[in-house]
Parts: sequence; structure tokens; C-alpha cells
Amino acid sequence: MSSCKIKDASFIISATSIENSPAPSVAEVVFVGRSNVGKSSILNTLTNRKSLAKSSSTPGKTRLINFFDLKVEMNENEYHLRFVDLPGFGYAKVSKSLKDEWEEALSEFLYKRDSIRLFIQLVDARHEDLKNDIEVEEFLNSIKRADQTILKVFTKTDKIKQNDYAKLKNKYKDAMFVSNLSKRGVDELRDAICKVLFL
Ligand SMILES: Nc1nc2c(ncn2[C@@H]2O[C@H](COP(=O)(O)OP(=O)(O)OP(=O)(O)O)[C@@H](O)[C@H]2O)c(=O)[nH]1
Ligand SMILES: [Mg+2]
Repeated sequence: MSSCKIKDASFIISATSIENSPAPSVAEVVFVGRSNVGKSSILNTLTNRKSLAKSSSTPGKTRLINFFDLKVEMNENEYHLRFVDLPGFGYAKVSKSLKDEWEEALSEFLYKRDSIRLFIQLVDARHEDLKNDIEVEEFLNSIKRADQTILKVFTKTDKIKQNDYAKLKNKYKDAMFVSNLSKRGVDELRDAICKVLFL
């Protein structure tokens, strides 16, 4: 049982594309998924910071690639890593050309960024089979390198009935399940991230 503690977390910089991103010198964890699924929220919950990443009930809140530096402690060792908060895929309320431009930049970042070690693919627990999520999953599987891991994480589990939660857990044995409201599953997810990166 690993126990991973976040010692320090701070925002470094925002980028619009891979070209103006910081040097890929630190292991990165990226949060990927539909707009409004809870990417920015889980980043805050994992780091115990209320508003490190900006979250909002209005979809399309995160419009840039945002980098956060973290210092963590595990088994009495200290490690550095980065969390990367991304815009959502499939945000429809902007013009098609702008949407295509964002998704192009986002896809390119995910595909080319050398320092990504872990893709956290977030899915709303109420909507397990949306076309958009399936496309994102297929895309990640198609670009994943040997040194990278994909972890599927269901969010907003506080919004489903106990019975549906049990069914979902049973169906997706390799996935993780969190709630930013109740904090369910958050310590487990933090430990899983540290395990992938540092064990
Ligand atoms: N009930 C509940 N609400 C949540 C949970 N996680 C996030 N939310 C809410 O969902 C909304 C969207 O959360 P964000 O974290 O901004 O979502 P995002 O994926 O970063 O969205 P974009 O930046 O637009 O791509 C906010 O109103 C959050 O408070 C959760 O686990 N449970
Ligand atoms: Mg966001």
C-alpha cells in the first residue's frame, strides 16, 4: 500500500499549444475528457486546493493547457511531477472552426508531448457510453506509447444511485471511481497516480 502525499502544488503557466508549452523535463499527468466532466475539479481535489485550477458549471471553462508543478512524498522519498489541466473535447458552443482548431491543438499536444506518463481519462458516471468519450478512449489507445499508461476514472459518482454505482464498479474492474463532492475515491486515485509514476 503506497501512501502518497502532495507537499506543494502551484500553477506555472498556460499554453495554447505544444509549441509554447514549458520544456518537457518533468513527468506529466494529463486530465482528458469532455467539457464539464470535472477535470479541473479533480485536480483541485487531488491537491487539496480549492481553486488551483479554475472550475465552473459553465462548460468550456478551461480554454488553455494549464501546467501545475507538484512536489509529492512517497515512502519517505520526494518526487516532482506536473499536472496538466486541459480544455474539454467536444465543447460545442463555439463556432465549428474554433472547435476544430482547439481539438487539433489538443490532439497534437497529447500525441507529441514527450513528458506525458499518465493519461487520466475522465468519464461522467451517469453517462458511461457517450460517443464522444468512446472516441477519446480510442484516440488515447491509438497514440499511447510503451512508457505511458491510461487510467479511466468515473467522476460525479455522488450523482448515481448506490445500486448503479455497484454495477458500474463491477463492469469496469480496471477503472477508478471518484466524487469531488464527497471526496470518495480521491486518496485511492492519488496513490494510483504515484504508483504509476514512481514505483
Ligand atoms: N456533484 C458533483 N459535481 C461535480 C463533480 N466534479 C465536478 N463537478 C461540477 O461539475 C462542473 C464542471 O466541473 P469542472 O471541473 O469545471 O469541469 P471541466 O471538465 O474542467 O470542464 P471544462 O474546463 O469546461 O472542460 C462544476 O460545476 C463542478 O462543481 C463531482 O464529483 N460531483
Ligand atoms: Mg476545466
